[in-house]
Amino acid sequence: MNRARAMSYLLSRASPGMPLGASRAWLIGATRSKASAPPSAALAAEPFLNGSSSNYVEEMYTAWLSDPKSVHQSWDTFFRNAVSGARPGEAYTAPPSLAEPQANHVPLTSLAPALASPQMVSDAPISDKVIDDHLAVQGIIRAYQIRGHSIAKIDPLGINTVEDSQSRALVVRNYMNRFSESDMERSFKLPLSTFVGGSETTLPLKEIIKRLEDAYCRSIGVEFMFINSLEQCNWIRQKFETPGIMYMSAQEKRLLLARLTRSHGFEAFLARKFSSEKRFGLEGCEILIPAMKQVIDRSTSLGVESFVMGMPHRGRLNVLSNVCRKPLEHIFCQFAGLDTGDEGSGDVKYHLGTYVERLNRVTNKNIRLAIVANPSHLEAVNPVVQGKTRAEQFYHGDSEGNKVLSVLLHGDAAFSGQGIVYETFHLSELPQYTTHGTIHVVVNNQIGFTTDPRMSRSSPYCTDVARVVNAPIFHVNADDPEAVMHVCNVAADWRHTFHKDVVIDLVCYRRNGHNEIDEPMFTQPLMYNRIRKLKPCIDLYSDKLVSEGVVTKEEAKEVRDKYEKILEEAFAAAKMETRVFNKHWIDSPWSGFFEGKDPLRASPTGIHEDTITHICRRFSSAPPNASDFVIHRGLQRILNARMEMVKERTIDWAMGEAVAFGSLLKEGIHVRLSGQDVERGTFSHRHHILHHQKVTNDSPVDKSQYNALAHLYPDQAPYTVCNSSLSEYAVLGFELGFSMTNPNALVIWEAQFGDFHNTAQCIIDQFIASGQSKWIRQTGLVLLLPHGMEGMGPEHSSARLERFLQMTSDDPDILPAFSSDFAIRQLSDINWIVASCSTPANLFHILRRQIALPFRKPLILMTPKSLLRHPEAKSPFDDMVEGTEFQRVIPEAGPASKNPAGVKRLIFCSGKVYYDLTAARKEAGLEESIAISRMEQIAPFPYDLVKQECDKYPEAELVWSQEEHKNMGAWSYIQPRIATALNCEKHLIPSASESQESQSWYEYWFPWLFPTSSPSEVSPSEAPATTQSETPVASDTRVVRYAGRPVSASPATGNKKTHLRELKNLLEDALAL
Ligand SMILES: Cc1ncc(C[n+]2csc(CCOP(=O)(O)OP(=O)(O)O)c2C)c(N)n1
Repeated sequence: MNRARAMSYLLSRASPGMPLGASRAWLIGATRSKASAPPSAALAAEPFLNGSSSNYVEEMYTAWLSDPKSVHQSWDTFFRNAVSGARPGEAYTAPPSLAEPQANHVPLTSLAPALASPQMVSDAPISDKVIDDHLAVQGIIRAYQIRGHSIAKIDPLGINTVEDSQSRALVVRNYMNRFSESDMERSFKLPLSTFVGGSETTLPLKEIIKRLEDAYCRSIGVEFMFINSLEQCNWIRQKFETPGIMYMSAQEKRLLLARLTRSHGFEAFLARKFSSEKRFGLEGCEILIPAMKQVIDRSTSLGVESFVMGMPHRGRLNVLSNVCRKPLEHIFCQFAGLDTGDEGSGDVKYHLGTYVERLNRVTNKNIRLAIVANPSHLEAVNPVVQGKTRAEQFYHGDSEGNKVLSVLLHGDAAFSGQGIVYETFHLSELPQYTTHGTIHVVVNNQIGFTTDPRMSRSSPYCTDVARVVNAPIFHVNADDPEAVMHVCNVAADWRHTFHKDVVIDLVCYRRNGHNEIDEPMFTQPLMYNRIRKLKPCIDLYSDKLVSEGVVTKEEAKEVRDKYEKILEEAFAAAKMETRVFNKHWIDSPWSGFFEGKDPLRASPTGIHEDTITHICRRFSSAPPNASDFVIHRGLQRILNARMEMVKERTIDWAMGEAVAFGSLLKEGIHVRLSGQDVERGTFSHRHHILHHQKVTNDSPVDKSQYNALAHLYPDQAPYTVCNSSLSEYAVLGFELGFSMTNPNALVIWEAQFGDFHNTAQCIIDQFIASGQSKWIRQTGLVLLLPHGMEGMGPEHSSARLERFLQMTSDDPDILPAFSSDFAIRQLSDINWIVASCSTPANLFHILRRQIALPFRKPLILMTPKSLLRHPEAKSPFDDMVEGTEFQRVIPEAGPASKNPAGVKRLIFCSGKVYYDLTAARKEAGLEESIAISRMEQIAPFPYDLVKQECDKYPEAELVWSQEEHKNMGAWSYIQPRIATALNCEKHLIPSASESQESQSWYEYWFPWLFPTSSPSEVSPSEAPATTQSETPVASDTRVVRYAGRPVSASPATGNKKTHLRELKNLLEDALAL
């Protein structure tokens, strides 16, 4: 809806003094109502009320509404006339200039002789035509600012380039209609909304248009006029319109040529040496390397010290080499098919990350560069990079992002196609997730594998997604290196000035197929015919500089030859290597963390009772010294109940969690809990943020809050608890990234319900389950997944425990050797921990254990819903004090355990069903004959404790009981493992070469513990594998029986009655003797 229309209508309704909000609300109503649109006669009669000037008019009107004196007298007259009912056309008397005169501006009237008809004299009133012509010129300027990009020559292939004959009309539309050829020589006063004049205040129309076309329609297309901030729009206008703004010195041009030479030379060299190897070369977008370097140089000069980057396959090796200065030998070795010299299953070369610290030669400052390792899954790394960046900022106290910057690279098809891009953009301005602006660079080669853009997206540009966050978008022809450099400078300056995202769209082409062994002519004959005729960018640019006299041909060649020599030397050196090392590619090294630690010893998790009491008391209280803080009555009851528990020396679930957090905070461990509605807790059990209930009228935002856990001790670590955006994929990725930066932090993501984690499946599969194996990168990230069948229907019942268990890396057929360090050895060897606690104390211990371990492992924790308030799901302080620890299995402790020989059945279970089983057992009077043991840690499987329990009840039938359907839950995981525990004939024992088997992460991190074998000397592939003892170690022939729901396609019934019937059946099945 045209705002001018609404304005016009508004004029007939409002008057000064009317509250602004009221008039605005009314305006919105008016814009929506067709019936209330003004008669077209009114519009026609007020010529200045058209699209281009309507913003200005609206501003005038808004100012007039609040204070009629704040606007020029003529506006005052006009609005008064309009409001008092002047007929269309009659309210208008000569309006003022569209720009208020400023120091270097002259009043419009003084231009009258130059502007108006010859008979006009300076003191005569300005004619309508002069005003209308000026408004039209302003419309033209605005049109170029808004639509100039649509005819810019940004495509080196020229496929989408608009014909010159049509282009101007596309931009200016009918604003030019009123001007004849002779008008082109007339001078017009320039409005404040343009900078094309430089120091001049008037220009001939011809010159105005030329300058606008230079600014907006050459190699750069700027999209920014959708940004709501006038200040930001003006800033951008100034950066592109100011005459001569793109000037580059000869020295800068030479540096650019040198960088382009390296970028080109790198790909050409690889193509020659490894012609049949996939490398996802950068040919067609070699400018990416100088572009990234320019962003880094400029940002470094503005104070950035650390760059966290994420990127896809395209050009990755080139970036690693020429941006990060990864040793060329390391890169070449990746092509050589060598054995690995250290731990990990590794990854293909174009997924690897890296971390380097080096001197930025241009600014002479030391900088850190990290490229985050990523899977094939395009764009998945985006939130991980953001989380890592945020964490770096957080731990460096860089609250405005001045020191740490994230740079994300994208492909055009992926940028528009992958939803994670949108989800990540939506984190960009959230207080606990912002990285204060990301610089996005799109390698827009105008193709996605074999698919043309017209088949892969519905938006005009692949970058349109960025508009949602008001990020400016700079489209630039990648074959114009100097334009690219300008855009990079502006992007870096923008981010530095406004701390907001910005997008550089490098419009380029892909000279070869998707990878080097693909034939692009199969599917894009037209495009590739054009590409074949194009000279590489390096040739175009060096020809340009030679013709400008900036370099000679010989100099250009010398630069090429010099780099070629470097490549050849590195190639020769790489040939001498016999192994590749995964450790060379770590993106997040934790220097110092592992030092001096015993890799197989965890710190105790029990704590002093005074600490428990102090934390619980604080957690149960209103803010101290804030008597006016009003707490909701319902919440006060909860706090009172908590205080009662403290008196009884017991805790419930929320308190168990709080004591775990609080005690870690006390020890200097930062705790960060993030996810949807985590502050209160989905099930209203947590209440980590208390809200002052007295709402003041002047602030719709509730700013008085109290976070008890952040105020436990004066010198504690910070506690972050934050409600996230409604995203799982991006937020989980973000928290994973956050957890990668500092091992001394407990980072937790909680799903609203466990089943929602599957919208973040890629982060779980590609990063969390396999990250350490692929990239020898550890994380102690915790996933809290509410799980349990409570008659809530197919969704919200299951966190799909079975999937996590299926992805654990322990072998069900091999029994690890029982030793004193059995439990921690298992933890160290597995890819993640999967657990389901049934008591608050065990929750407390397992959370603390994440930090007590000398290494980091992801923890997948099934968490309860009804147990949050279950009267029996409480723990005494005694279970958390010093000397206590996490119980992997909670054995039967009731009457059955006192007379084990008489026990007829031993039921193993996990999670909430334990409470159902014990209640039913009690009711059936079977407490003497049925023992029930809880498996709290499911993976790694507690073989030793399970076996101990089985041995204790030699006459008992073994049953596994679960509430999940048979094809779900833990059954398929535990069945073979219980069998192995009981009947195993092969016992995995550490072999004589144990140190070589464990020449894993800890040999790398703890070299002082392994003095005799260094990773560079022995390859695991050559080392004798861990042996399996042939000695029978167990011969219990019992098998475990299943008692639970039958198989099902759906995780749970939607019918409450069926749910209860199923529960009854499973309990009967489990308990019937
Ligand atoms: C999530 C995901 N889906 C599909 C693919 C398979 N794939 C790999 S590259 C590619 C094309 C990507 O095109 P674009 O984003 O334009 O980058 P380009 O390869 O052209 O540089 C596709 C579909 C993938 N890697 N990730």
